[in-house]
Amino acid sequence: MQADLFADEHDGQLQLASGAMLLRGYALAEQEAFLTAIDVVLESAPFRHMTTPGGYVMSVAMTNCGRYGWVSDVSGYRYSENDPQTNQPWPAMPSAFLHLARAAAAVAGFVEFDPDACLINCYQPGARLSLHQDRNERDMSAPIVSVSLGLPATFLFGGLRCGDSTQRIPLQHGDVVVWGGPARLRYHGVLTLKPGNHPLLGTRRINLTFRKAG
Ligand code: MD3
Ligand code: FE
Repeated sequence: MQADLFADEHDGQLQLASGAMLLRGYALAEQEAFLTAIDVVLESAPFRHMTTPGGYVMSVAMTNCGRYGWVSDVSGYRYSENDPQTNQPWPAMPSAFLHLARAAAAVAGFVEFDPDACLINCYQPGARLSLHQDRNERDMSAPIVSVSLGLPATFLFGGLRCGDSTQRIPLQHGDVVVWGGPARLRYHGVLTLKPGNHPLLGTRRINLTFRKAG
């Protein structure tokens, strides 16, 4: 129940599960810096719809910055130092990204988080991300930090097995979640984005995930 989900919230910090901490509105103070930095990344690495190994085109558009970028094509999922569309390195991780990801991880108890990959997801109404695990990263002791911007979405938080029951967690503009420790390999996804208009981002939701990939 929603009331239970937020019952233990203090100062906008909510322990969703062991290893998973929601920092409500944590990115709001840096939103302008984030939007500017996202535009800089998009100039050299625009959003694109990748293909899954199963041959489906993903409804979520993606790009990356940092040393490594997450890519998918018919041969599988992996991290790559180059953007396959240009064969050039991904754009550098903007310092505003790095600082916020490190600070958020520290609040959740993960000191010296050193992300080398940032996957940027763009959802238009109708886009969704089906239940999956993030397990292409080398070091599972590092958390993943996610930053949600724009339209609200419902996040699905499952267990360690695909068939485990799921919790629904509403994520809003500015919310940051740190996923680590026992939560690191839990299944998760995003329900179909509903139409709407956000004052800064319009008809989109953008989610950034900071990872230690290499
Ligand atoms: C829980 N992105 O890019 S972020 C992904 O909103 C991804 O775009 C979603 O799942 C999005 O892989 C969710 C929240 C998230 C990210 C990684 C996790 C939750 C996680 C890893 C383990 C457990
Ligand atoms: Fe994921």
